[in-house]
Amino acid sequence: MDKTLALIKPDAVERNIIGDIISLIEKNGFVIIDMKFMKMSRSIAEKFYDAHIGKSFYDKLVTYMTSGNIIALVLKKENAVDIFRDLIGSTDPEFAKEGTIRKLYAIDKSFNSIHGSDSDANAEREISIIFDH
Ligand code: IDP
Ligand code: MG
Repeated sequence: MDKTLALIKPDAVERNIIGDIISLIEKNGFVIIDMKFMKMSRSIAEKFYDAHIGKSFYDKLVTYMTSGNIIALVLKKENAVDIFRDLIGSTDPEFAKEGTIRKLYAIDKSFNSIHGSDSDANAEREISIIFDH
């Protein structure tokens, strides 16, 4: 598959860095094929993050992701999932490589500004949860 799902998370929307992040995404050759400004409901967030149910950070994660507006983007590029994961960097910005979105913008491991699907199957699943396709 040549698509992935990106979410610009509430901490980034609140800090007025949407444009900076989208600019980096475009400069790295991703084409935005769908985009939505939204607030996640609790039920959508719980469905989206069901792989993390039971983990220590799960409740904090759902509370954070439903705390404010987000931007969802469907991105198209050859090998989109892997290349986008490289662009966003490690979950914890302390360990993210220079030039990655999380190194540049994330506050910490919890409030890390951006989501990217981690497999083609999850990209398909996440796109269908957020968008109707
Ligand atoms: P990923 O976003 O890099 O794929 P996941 O392990 O799938 O990382 O975790 C989903 C999200 O949950 C992270 O992006 C981050 O917001 C939050 N998270 C992950 N691990 C921790 C943690 O150890 N403490 C607090 N929040 C975490
Ligand atoms: Mg993940």
